[in-house]
Amino acid sequence: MTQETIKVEGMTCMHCQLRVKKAVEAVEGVQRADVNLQTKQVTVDFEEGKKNLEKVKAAIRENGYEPI
Ligand SMILES: [Cu+2]
Repeated sequence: MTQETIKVEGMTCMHCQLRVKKAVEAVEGVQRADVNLQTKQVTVDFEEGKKNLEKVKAAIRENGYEPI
């Protein structure tokens, strides 16, 4: 498993948090995503050999949030 952390701007409430989590977990190769509203960090666990940060960032952007 490979873990990456992305900072995401624009999340303000638990609705945003869940939306981002679902969007990221829908990306192929993502095993699990944890969203921390306080730190604005999204921790993503990728299946072995399937790390694709660009796809994750694109999914976040499509939902109206800004990965940094
Ligand atoms: Cu919200």
